[in-house]
Amino acid sequence: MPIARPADPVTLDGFELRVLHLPLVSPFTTSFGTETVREVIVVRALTADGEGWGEIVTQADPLYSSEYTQGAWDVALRFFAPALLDRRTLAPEDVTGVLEPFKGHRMAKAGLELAVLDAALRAAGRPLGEYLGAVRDRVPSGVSVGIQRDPAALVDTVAGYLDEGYVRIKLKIRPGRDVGDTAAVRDAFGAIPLQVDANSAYTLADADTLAELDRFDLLLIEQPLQEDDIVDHATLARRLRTPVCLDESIVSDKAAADALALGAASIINIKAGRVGGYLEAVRIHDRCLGAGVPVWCGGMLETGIGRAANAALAALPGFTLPGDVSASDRFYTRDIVTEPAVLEHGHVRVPTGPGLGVQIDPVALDEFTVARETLTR
Ligand code: OSB
Ligand code: MG
Repeated sequence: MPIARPADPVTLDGFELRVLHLPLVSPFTTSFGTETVREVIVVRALTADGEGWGEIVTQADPLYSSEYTQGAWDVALRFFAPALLDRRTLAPEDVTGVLEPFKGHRMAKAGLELAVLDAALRAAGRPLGEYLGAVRDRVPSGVSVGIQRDPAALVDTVAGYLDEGYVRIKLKIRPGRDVGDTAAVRDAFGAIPLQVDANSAYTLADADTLAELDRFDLLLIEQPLQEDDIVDHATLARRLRTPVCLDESIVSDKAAADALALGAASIINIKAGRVGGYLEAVRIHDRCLGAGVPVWCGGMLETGIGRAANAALAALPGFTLPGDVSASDRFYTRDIVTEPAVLEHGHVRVPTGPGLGVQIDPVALDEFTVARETLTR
């Protein structure tokens, strides 16, 4: 299902970019590091018919991918925003093409595309979910659980999320904190929907350890090997009973096609930031739906902006596994939107208002802003 009805063009007057520092409710530890504050870039597109909001989901350090805040800030202000402003009038579907000559920096591109898309849809009174092809009004909510002090602390943390109603648990793992942590959660909670995410912390030499996870009947193992280890992932997938899901490796629809052709993955995590935007995300969804490959919506600790967009994306028909589309309060005590996503019977609602369907809280936005730059024509 390509976009059924394209959006009308907008006339761009400028872009405002801000770096925000949002305190996390608790530290978030993965195989690549610990975050206590979410550093993120918020984009405001200024158009003749109003504004639109986007989010660049880079983190402060290039540890998940090669992108990071200051790099995205520079490339967006130096190259991407000027190229878009040069066009002056453009449809959201044109953003990718205008930015195509510039290599990489997909998260930066995605944030700008979302701001233009939101502006166009708000002006037209159309919800993002309808535009993308959503078929559900709410989506099942999974939660990504960081590495804890020890397996007992992990069991306590997971118990809290299950009590809140999350329908699927994802455990972050790393060498030395994999089989034991997973066993502790299985033993404590029985047959809950459970999966693990290694964030590329292993090599093929660890295949025997990873095969020990087979006994836990996991939904999937996410990104065990490096981003460019496509052939090794295919080799590993043949050694495991647990389905291999790729996150970091899937940087585009082409990368998804190649990974599937090689047997490197049987499930795909779709993150709009990682693939350069929500339109590319829909293309991957469409490919996987056609091929019978399950997909789910990943997360990057989004603010209320990206969280609303992820809920809309996760409502497409091919998203058959619960995503990392948690309630806002899983990460933040205070969000930058006036109606942050909440958990209702293990689900998050797909916003129905124009564009993202959420309103920015200007006081919260200013409070978390640590840098700000505006570029006008
Ligand atoms: O690998 O999915 C990941 C957060 C930051 C960077 C990478 C990942 C994650 C998560 C959290 O797992 C997902 C979320 O936003 O809930
Ligand atoms: Mg992941």
